[in-house]
Amino acid sequence: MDLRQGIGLRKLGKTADEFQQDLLSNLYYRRGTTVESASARDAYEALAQTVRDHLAERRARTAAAQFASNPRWVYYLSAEYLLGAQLEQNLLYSGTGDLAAEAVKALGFGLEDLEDLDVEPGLGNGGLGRLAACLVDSLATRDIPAVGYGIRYDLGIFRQVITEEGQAELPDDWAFHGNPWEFPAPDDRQAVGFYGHTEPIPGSTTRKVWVPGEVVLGEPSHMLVPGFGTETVNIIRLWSAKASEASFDLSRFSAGQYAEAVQEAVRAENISKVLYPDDSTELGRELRLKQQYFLVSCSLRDIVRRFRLRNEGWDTFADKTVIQLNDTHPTIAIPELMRLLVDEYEVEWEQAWEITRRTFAYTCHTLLPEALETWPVRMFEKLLPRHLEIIYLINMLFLREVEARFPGDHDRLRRMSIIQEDPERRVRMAHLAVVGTEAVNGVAELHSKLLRETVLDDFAALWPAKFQNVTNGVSPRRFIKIANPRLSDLITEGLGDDSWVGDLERLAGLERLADDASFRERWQAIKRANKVDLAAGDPDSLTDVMIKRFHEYKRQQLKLLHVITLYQRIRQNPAADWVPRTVLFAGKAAPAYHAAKDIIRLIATIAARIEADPVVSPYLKVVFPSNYNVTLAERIIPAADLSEQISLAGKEASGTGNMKLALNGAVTIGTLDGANIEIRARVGEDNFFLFGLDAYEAARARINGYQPRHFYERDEELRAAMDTLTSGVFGEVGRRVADSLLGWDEYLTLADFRSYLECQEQVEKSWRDPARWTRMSILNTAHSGFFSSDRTVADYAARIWRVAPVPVPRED
Ligand code: F58
Repeated sequence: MDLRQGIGLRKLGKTADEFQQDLLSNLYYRRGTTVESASARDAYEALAQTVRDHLAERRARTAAAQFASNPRWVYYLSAEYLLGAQLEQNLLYSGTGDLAAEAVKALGFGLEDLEDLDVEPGLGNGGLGRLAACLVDSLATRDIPAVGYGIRYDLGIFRQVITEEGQAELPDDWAFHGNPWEFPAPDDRQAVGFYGHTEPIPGSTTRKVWVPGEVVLGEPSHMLVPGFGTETVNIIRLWSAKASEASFDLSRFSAGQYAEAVQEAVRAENISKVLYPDDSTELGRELRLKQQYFLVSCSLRDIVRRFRLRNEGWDTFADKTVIQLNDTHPTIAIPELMRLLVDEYEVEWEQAWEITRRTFAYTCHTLLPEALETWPVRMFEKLLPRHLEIIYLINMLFLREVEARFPGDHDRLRRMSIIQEDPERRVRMAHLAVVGTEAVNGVAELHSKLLRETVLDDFAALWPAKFQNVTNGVSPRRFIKIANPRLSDLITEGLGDDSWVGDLERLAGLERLADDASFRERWQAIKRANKVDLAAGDPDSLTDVMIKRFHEYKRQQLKLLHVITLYQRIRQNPAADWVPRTVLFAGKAAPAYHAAKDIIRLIATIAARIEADPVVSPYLKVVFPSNYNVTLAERIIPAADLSEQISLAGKEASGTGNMKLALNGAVTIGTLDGANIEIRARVGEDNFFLFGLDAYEAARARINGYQPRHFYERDEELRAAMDTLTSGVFGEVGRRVADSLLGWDEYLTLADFRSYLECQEQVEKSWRDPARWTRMSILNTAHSGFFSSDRTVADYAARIWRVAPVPVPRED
């Protein structure tokens, strides 16, 4: 008997009755409970399992079709995935939403109650982690055989609490109640070495034996990643660190030394204990490097195992494998693949290097020089001694290549070396990533251009063809279809069908409806209803949102200076015809980033002051919902009128929140930074509020000795706002923020202040004309089709990965 057909694939319930039966059987046999005594959690778990089973059946067919075609697989290596809640998405992608609603009703529950129990795995910090989630969604939607690899952190990004003291952080034990969406796969466990020493192999100059001093196990579990409107179900594989049996010291335990007995095991399992919340502190840095190598080592062995299921030898490895490095965090994969090939599989260095270079591609997500990862050589030497030797050899051969092209240019060699010498010896991960890959890409046009012209200019001069752009995108399913059902229904009605969800450029068909008054009224009514749901402020006020990580370059402080100025204007002239605004901030600051936390605290202080002021509060409200995450984003974005994208030009690599907001009909006020430029080019200059210096003007201002005081002295309103901060009425924190702006103002906040304020006046002028505003809003949605992550993935597939779809046959 063909076993595969044997398992098959048990027919899953397609009618309401059958679905209900499946749900009940999960309730009885997996939860071990009954209808009478089922709690909401029992119902939620049983439902999740039932939905998961539907996807698992498709997964089985996907794996069969993909392995049979022996394609070039895309492996996405990312230290972070911000997946968002799973239930609603999986209901949509499996087409079981209506069946589920009916079935749980019979158990006495509403689907919404159960959705509240669906915790989002917060395995990422911000845009980079969420991009990974959007890309795996679109990979499956595009039928591309792919696996996403990551770390299953026990504790995700911290839970943020906002008090009068600002931000406090609590641990996020996201899987406390278990995670019904994952399948453990203990058989695919891998052993990962750390520390130790290397030994020469007689007769070989390149091969070495690495004798690790510590071995930790990596245990995978996978989550299903269904495609939308297709049969494909890919997976992401997340690794958990497990101590080996040998690390439990039974003799110590028997002697009553309980803590000592488990010490080694605890140390091993700490590797996947917690996601690093983007800290600049040296403390615990070694653990982060350990995490990176842990992810890389487990994933590469798994990739090799999968390659060998269908292929022999190494000649075709790069034809069958492409590994995308999501920023430099997994870059040790380059020396690790070299180590596997050369030391373990005895491939010659030159061939191994050729394979490695052809296998990897690297995406860079930053322009801030301080965000380019480097590791102290001594840390590497201790933790990964063999990898350091391999990096030295890669570097020596690379520098020879540079020397041959630019003879005698020692300064260039020093700049380009993978090893930084001064002030201390460090490994430059971005250089390693550029040297060891076939393609390097930035995440928006401007970003890719600035990478070529600034941070990676020497490399672009050497290998111009290697540098590419792939503009980011977002999942239309999660960020409009699921997040904004009212607007989605109206769009479907307006366009005649819902094919836009899988083909977002079709939104362009809305353009003609922007001039239809009754369509505009319905559009506006939906925005209002979404604001009522969000309940952040008066639904008739201009809902002005700034939602993103807190960072000085993003300039939440500029928004705050606007708020202070509005406050002062209203106080001076309370009888004037003010446009009521609700200013919503949300986002987390890295726990050790004190300047960013000061800004959060200052927002909280100013919000309270305005709230308490009867003159100002009818027109101005500042809200700060705590713990911004994907779930909260899905509630805020549909309710936004104005999208704040006000980073200093040349600093934000792309932004993706800007795309989500435009897609949902928020109009952007923004600088010429990141993907804002591309959004403006598409939605049209008239439907975008532009202000501020451009990237070149900003760079020049710095070179020419920018003086924030100069702006302070020449702008009365700016001076009034700054003086209020300095006066201490908003506490010490106000003083600190003002001091930093007046003293240095790294991100030219004061230089852009006047331009920003004038632009906000244009915003208000447009807002006073609802027909005009709504037209702008519709046109933003209509021209956001390009920003689908389905397009992003198609770009990667065509230009970087050179892979084609492998469709999965339907169930017969
Ligand atoms: C973000 N980077 C960029 N990094 O800032 C944003 O412009 C871009 O749209 C997005 O990537 C996707 O390309 C980002 O989110 C991080 O979160 C790092 C995680 C590791 C620690 C340092 C921050």
